[in-house]
Amino acid sequence: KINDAAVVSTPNDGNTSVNRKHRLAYDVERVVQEHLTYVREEISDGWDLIHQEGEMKVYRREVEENGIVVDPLKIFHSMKGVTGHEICQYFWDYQYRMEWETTLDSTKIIEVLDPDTVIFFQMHKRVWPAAQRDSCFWSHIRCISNSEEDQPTWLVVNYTTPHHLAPIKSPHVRLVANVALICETIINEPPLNIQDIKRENIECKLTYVAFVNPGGWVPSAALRSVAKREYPRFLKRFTSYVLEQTRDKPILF
Ligand code: 16C
Repeated sequence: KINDAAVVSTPNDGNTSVNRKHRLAYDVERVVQEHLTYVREEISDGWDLIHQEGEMKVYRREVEENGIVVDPLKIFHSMKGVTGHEICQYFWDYQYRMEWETTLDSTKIIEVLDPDTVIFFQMHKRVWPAAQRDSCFWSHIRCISNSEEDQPTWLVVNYTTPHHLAPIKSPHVRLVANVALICETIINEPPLNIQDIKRENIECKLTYVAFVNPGGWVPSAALRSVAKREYPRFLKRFTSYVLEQTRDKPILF
């Protein structure tokens, strides 16, 4: 059942009501665990390396369901100077989204489920000749401690959900997404004192995975060619944005 008391327009409008154990908590847990299991899988037969640039490697598996392209996509990247917490925070936080997302017309939070889980409604840019896509998904950020010595793993999962404040309205087509960004922080040549860690000592290894169903027929070749160009473009732009935003700020571990 939808809890209307938890409906807000923005997270900080003073009108926010938060459910600690919300109706989607089990769904969130299930999908997070699936991603944590899946992220350890090696790249195997069937995955094609479609783009490589510096440390970034983009893999794709060609899959169609009922004639609709639903290719799973996986990107591995490694960058110096930022932590996994910083990368995930900028990816999850609504206030930065329109500064790095170039394929959106709009984004808004339609519900806050708990301090780490919100529901977004987004309008994507139209790609001619396809119909314009929108999306509605819960977005969850989490920190997972592996051991006392290691830095924690951070992750964000974006997963499609229906919502009464986001009905599907023709001519828009609702896309279905299951996206995860999983980040590990490594401290190179760690100084004796944690306070002496500098940005040059830190490195973030990230994995981005996307399962997107466009929600209706789109010409396969056009979709694959736009995806091949746009996913690397997104990750390059997003990671440069985070580097630029964090450069002169204290490190967020
Ligand atoms: O993960 C990303 N962004 C998150 C926050 O917004 C969130 C987004 C999830 C939805 C991802 C689906 C993207 C498909 C959008 C279709 C419209 C694309 C407009 C392209 C404009 C040139 O998790 C980062 C997402 C990075 C998306 C890259 C764009 C991939 C293009 C896919 C093919 C488009 C089909 C058009 C066929 C003619």
